[in-house]
Amino acid sequence: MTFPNNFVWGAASSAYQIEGAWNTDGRGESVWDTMCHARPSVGGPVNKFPQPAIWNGHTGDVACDHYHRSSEDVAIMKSIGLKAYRFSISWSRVLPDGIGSINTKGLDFYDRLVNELLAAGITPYTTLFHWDYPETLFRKGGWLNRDSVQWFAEFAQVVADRLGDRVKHWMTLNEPQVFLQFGHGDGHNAPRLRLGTRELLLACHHALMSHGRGVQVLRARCKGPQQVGYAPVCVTKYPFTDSKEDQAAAMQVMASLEDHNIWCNTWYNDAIFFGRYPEDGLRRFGADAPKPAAGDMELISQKCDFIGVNIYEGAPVRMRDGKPELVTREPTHPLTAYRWPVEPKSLYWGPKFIHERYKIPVYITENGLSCVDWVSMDGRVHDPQRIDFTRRYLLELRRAVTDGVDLRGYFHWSILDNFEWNEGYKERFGLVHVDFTTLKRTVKDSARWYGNVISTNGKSLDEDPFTRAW
Ligand code: GCO
Repeated sequence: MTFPNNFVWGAASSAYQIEGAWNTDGRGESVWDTMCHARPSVGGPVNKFPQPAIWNGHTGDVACDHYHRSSEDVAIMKSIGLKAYRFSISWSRVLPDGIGSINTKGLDFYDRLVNELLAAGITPYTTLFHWDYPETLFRKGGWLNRDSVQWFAEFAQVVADRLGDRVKHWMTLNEPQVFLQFGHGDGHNAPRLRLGTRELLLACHHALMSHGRGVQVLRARCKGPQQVGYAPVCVTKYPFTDSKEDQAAAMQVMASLEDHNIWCNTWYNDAIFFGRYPEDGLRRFGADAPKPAAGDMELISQKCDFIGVNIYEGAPVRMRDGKPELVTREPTHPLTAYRWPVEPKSLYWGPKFIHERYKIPVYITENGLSCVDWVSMDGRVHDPQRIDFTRRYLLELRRAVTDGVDLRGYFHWSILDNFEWNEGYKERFGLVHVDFTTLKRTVKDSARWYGNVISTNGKSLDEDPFTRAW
């Protein structure tokens, strides 16, 4: 058995990470602009956070300059053979203050992009929110303000009214675990808040309600049938051995809150797909848990058509005396350039867990790795590690399909090397190399290899990729 005939093969990106043009054509600022532009105060009092917050003081000001080079980028996607492209909308590009006056030029950009994709035979998969919250709305309280639900609905409506006749696949939020826990809990990501548990959970509650309102608005305003979902992280564990006990241990950990925070699966997915927060979380957070008003949970649990999960790694778990236990990896365990463990089994166990618990079609909306890539003397970018990594992960994904997991598509992260948040341009995740001085694009070997996977619908995964030049 192999991938279903209509399996969607794509690549992904997000607005702030690739577009640049941060103050062009009327774009407003987002919390990531603010964070990137923060500079150390020379001689001033010691900051709560050492600055600059981003590696080497990098910013997304120019990034890949995709805003001005989208035609070239779509042509590259077509040459690779992508069937689909996942991108996000910069909220403050289309609504500079987050609500109110619309920036037509910003909307025009996405309109053109969608047309170019469709003309190239590439299906657009659009994410409304990939972390770049409008600064103006943040100053009004951001996700802590219950009005944020209405703000998000307005954003969704503006985008749906312009693109909803052509875009048929939508995601409301990308990785709430990251922008909430890391952005509002740990202070690592923009807007760098360190809220207490009660406030963090309140911000999360409003984000989940915004997701629900987003689903309603997209359904009401888009033309024709549309598929709506969202794209959380799948916090993935896999069984250390094939024993039934270890399998149960992995599943159990994926279904629980491991720590006193919201880096987990169920706080979001149970709310969205079951209409209730998970019991273990409610017990753990006690009086800090949100007190949903009448109708809140119904709003959060609007019916979705699919779930997208972002999976890069997983951790081995075993059962010890009836209790799940994390297993320490060997010191020589393979790592990516980012020092993330290479864990192909995560692409089997993650989707399997999600599908068994929520019984909904699954897309892998992100998976990939950063490598230390450069342009060789022959003008090409040889990235065998990306090929090997992706092949291993896709073989596990195929095994999940064979075992009956309802998988609909796979999006490689990322189409281009881009602004990797706090790591700046240090981590290269692209199928296409970007020289951040000249902005020249060079298609990597892995992109051509992936194009072959796509054109054979995964059959070529059985071939040794290293017997030929890409
Ligand atoms: C994500 C992030 C991406 C990252 C990627 C690699 O959704 O995880 O959305 O923006 O760049 O995950 O870290």
